[in-house]
This record gives sequence, C-alpha cells and structure tokens, in this order.
Amino acid sequence: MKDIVFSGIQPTHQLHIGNYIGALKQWVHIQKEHHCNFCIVDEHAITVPQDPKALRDRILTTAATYLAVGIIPEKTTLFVQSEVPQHTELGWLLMTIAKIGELERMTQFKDKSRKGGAAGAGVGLFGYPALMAADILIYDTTLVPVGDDQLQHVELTRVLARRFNERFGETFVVPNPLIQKVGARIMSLQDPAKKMSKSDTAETATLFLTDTDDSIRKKIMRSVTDSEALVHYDPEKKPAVSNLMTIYHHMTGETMKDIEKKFAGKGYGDFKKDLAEQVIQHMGPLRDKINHYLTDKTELKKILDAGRDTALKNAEAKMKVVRERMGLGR
Ligand code: AQP
Repeated sequence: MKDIVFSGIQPTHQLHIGNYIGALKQWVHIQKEHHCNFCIVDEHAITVPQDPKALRDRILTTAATYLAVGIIPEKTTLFVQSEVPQHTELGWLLMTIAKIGELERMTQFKDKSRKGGAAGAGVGLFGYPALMAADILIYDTTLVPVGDDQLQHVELTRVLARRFNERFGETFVVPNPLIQKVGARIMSLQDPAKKMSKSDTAETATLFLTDTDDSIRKKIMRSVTDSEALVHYDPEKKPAVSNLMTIYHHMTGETMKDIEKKFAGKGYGDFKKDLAEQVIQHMGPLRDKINHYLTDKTELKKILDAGRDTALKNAEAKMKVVRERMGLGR
C-alpha cells in the first residue's frame, strides 16, 4: 500500500543542514515509494515578520533546493502553500474546533513568542498548528516525515482529525508521523541545547546549504565541544560532539562506532577538520545545483505551476466534502 505523504519547509531563510538531514534527505527516499506532496509553506513563514521581496526570492530558492537535493517533480506534487487557498480555508475551520489550551501547550509557540512575550505575539503564530493540520489533512495524508521538533504539531493534527470525524462524520484520515532515529534534531553549533535554526542570530550557529567552503570550515572549527577531548557518541553527557558526529554520520554513512574508531587517540581539532571536509564534499555539489536551478526561473515557475494545479484539484475535492459536512454555504 502506498502512503500519501505531506511535508513542508518554511521559506524563512536559506535552508540549513538540519532541514536537510531532518527532512529533505528522507523525502528523497520516500518519493520513490509513495505519493508525495512537498510544499513550500510561505503562509507559515509570515507568522513572524518577513520582508516581502526577500520572502518571494526565498520561495524560489527553497524550490531550487528541493530540486537540488533530488525531489523529482514528475513523481511528486511540489507547490507553494499560498497558491492553494483551500489550506487557509481549512486552517480556519480547524481553528474553530481547536482549543486554546491545546495551542498554548505547543512548545514552538512558547519558544518563538518568548522574546516579546506571548501576549505580544501574533495570533497567526498561535494558530499556526491548525494551519499545519489543514496542510496535512486536506490531502488525506497518511504519513508526515518531520524532524522531532514538529512531532507535537503532528500529534495535534491527529487530535483535530479525530475530533472533526466524531462531530461531523468520518472525513479525515488520521496521519502518522515519520521520524528518523538519528538526526531528527540537529543542534546549534554554538549551543547544543538549542536546535539548529534558520533564524538563529548567532553568526556561526547554523550551517546553511548555500554556505561557501570557507564559511563551512570556519563554522565547524569554531563549533563548541565538550570538556573531555574524546570523540565519543553520548548525546546525554557529550551533546556537542555527539551533534557533530551525527552530522558526520549523515555525510559519510559511517556508524558512530566507525567514527569513534577512526578518531581514537586524536583530538577534536582533527575530527572537526575532517568533518568540515566531509560537509564540503557533500554540500558543495548541492550548493552548485541550487545555483544552477536558480539560473532558470522560468522553468522553476513552470514546475511550481504544475504542482499548484494538481494540489488545487485535490484540495478542492476534499473541501467540497468538508464544507458540506459542516453545513457551510448553500
Ligand atoms: N535542527 C533541525 N534538525 C532536524 N530537523 C529540523 N527541521 C528544522 N530544523 C531542524 C525540520 O525541517 C523541516 C522544516 O522545518 P521548518 O523550516 O518549516 O520549520 P522550523 O522547524 O521552525 O525550522 P527552523 O530552521 O527552526 O526555522 P525558523 O528559524 O524560521 O523557525 C521540519 O520537518 C523540521 O522538523
């Protein structure tokens, strides 16, 4: 049985190695076997202030990144969220059945609103999980590949699907999250207690997919490590080096034991130097491909047009049922 998959990334900044390991790399495998909807979730991006021109540019850069990692447009539906308005329509409808207490418990809302305080945060940031639930449920999604920071939102999606089905009759499929074992959460290079984030303001915390070789070397060489200079995988006791080892594992396919053996008796300096070269080897060609796709914006837009048309058709078919079940319209 083929799964129906939905996943998306916000075009809030350039994508980083956490998005690559936690999401994109999985998508490339999944598309071989299942029906996939891969979305650029620009309406989620505006839950925090965005510069409109920069946002437009980043939507295309994100599309180029999807293609560069190996998403095949003929096999998947690749589209921009705001071009399928049924997402926001269903987002609103789900908001009417979501509870304030449920949304208040979302850790991402707590984290993102921490700066200015929850009372000053945008209502969109608060309601974001309902829109994410709509993104997923509108396509009868069965599987949602995400990094573990998004697990709580997928769980809320399941709750909302069940609640809707109970109140209005069987309408939505209850989806399952798909989380990989190692690399579900890549941490900041400067603070292993914080996840790597596009919007991190620390200059060397995030490895962007478009970073130059020099910048990759600089960021990795300056990354924080743990006190005991031993390359050993133990996320509890040695979170910083374990995070770097996770990146190493995803670049080379070597196991943690292999990596420990390779660097036995060597210091962090040697390990970091090698890690930087592995990242450059893996990410350099990816960066070149992103730039290549960006040279032909007409072709990029054609791919997004085709994805939009397929998504619109599927989303509208579902919304017809939803509106009827809820008694909306005439
Ligand atoms: N550090 C991470 N490690 C593993 N996976 C991650 N993802 C994000 N950060 C990591 C996964 O990437 C997908 C897209 O995430 P997103 O960009 O839509 O939202 P986010 O989680 O809010 O990402 P950022 O980088 O933290 O963005 P900003 O700073 O703009 O808020 C998801 O599957 C996510 O799990």
